[in-house]
Amino acid sequence: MKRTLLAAAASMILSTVAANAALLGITNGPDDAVDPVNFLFENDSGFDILNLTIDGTTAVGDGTGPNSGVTVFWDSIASLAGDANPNAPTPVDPFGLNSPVMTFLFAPGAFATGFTFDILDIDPDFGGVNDTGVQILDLIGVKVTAFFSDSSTFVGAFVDDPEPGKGLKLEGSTTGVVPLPAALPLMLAGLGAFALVSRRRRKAA
Ligand SMILES: [Ca+2]
Ligand SMILES: [Ca+2]
Ligand SMILES: [Ca+2]
Repeated sequence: MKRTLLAAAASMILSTVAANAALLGITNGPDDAVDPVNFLFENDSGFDILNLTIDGTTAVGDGTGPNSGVTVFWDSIASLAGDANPNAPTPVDPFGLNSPVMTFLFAPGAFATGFTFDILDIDPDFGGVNDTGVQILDLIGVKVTAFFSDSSTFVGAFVDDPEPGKGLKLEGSTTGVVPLPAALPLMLAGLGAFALVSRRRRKAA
């Protein structure tokens, strides 16, 4: 009996940890193309994406250009497209803002499983200086964070896609569900109480 409960509790804990949310992302190529840039994302998880952030402060480039490692500011997006777009993701203010961090908010269901979201012809600028040319490889290291409807979080960064003609691809991982830290001590406390009760019962018998 006790062993069965322990196994059940363990599997509950494991299923809480094993979040299965993921995000695919690429940029256009070739590597030496100068902006504008297209970001193409696909929700490869079983949950809705509610929030997507693209952080230009983490750009490290490929180490060769004079501006490698300089913060990239995002300026003037031509359009948003993909499945998620008709349901109006709400850009926090990327259009012409010239800010290094863009955040897009999606209504539940808008960026669902298998849906795509494209940011087309965005103009990256180095250090907030308007109309500086940024090459695709300069965007290596740009960090992407996505929050899913199951409270899991994807954190990744763009790396070079070595395939000829292809730009960058997003690599990262999804970390567990937020409720875990709160739920775990409760489960352990519950198990402890159960063990105590069984021990007392055994003593009493
Ligand atoms: Ca530019
Ligand atoms: Ca510009
Ligand atoms: Ca490449």
